[in-house]
Amino acid sequence: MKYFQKTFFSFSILFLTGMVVTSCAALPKDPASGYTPSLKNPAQVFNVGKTVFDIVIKDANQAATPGLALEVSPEMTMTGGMSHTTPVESVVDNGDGSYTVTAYFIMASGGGSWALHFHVNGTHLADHIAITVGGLSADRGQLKGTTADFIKPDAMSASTNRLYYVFKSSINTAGGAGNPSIDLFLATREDTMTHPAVFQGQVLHSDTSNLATAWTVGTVTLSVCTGIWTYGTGTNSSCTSWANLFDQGNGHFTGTGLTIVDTSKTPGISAAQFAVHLKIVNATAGTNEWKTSGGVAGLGTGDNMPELISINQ
Ligand SMILES: [Cu+2]
Repeated sequence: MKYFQKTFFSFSILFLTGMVVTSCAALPKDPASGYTPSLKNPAQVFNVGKTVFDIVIKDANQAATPGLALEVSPEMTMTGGMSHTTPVESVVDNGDGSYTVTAYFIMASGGGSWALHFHVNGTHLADHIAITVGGLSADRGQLKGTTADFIKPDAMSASTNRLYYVFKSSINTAGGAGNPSIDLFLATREDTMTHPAVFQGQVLHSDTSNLATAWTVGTVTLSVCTGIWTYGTGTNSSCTSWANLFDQGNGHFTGTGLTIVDTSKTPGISAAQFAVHLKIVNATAGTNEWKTSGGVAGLGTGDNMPELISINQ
């Protein structure tokens, strides 16, 4: 939470003062800071979805240094030149000069290139670490707001549908009481550089008229298909019953003892999937809408495409 807020503030201040921040490379660098970041595990694998990795920060004397205020920003430069970040949940100081980062990648390398950027005690380090992100888009869910839920992605772009990303934090499809059988992480795009967690009470910003307006998230209904799944074509896929997950207040939504249905086209043959749907109350506007795959309103029941999305298990 702390890092979401810091990231949001730093970029929104630049945004509001009229600077066009399309890439971290445009920010001032400080070659004199003396800090050098590196991956603790040189063979670290990054994939679409949740990726946990350790960063080591060494000072000018090559000593691994704990106690720093470290911000880590994975940034993708798209082939077309547009840049964006991805949700980062936390950076934990391990006390030995290493820091554990929990990030959720929205996109694989291929349409562009990813690099990790670092701020130490507020200073943007000159060193970036190029990384390759593997996996598939179907390894996370993506749903969109309708015209009532627009954002302005960057200073140059027109307003467009807000994106919501649903990531697996952990999943145990066998169900059973006790431990959470599913833990999802929900985040959204405020602009291309800002991806906060979504939960009841979170404040987001709309842009329906080029005028950013704060709104407060009310009840978030994020559910997993536990009923009969019918795989159809086009908008005919459907689920008969759902388990609403518990909003933990930090982007995590959990459920226990659920029997999570395999929503793949051919269960047992194609990669197993699970379906989610998402309805969010805008407590400021007093509206309540199902988010959809295309940003166009569906039937309003949440039971059919496009008001649901399947995610690889
Ligand atoms: Cu991208």
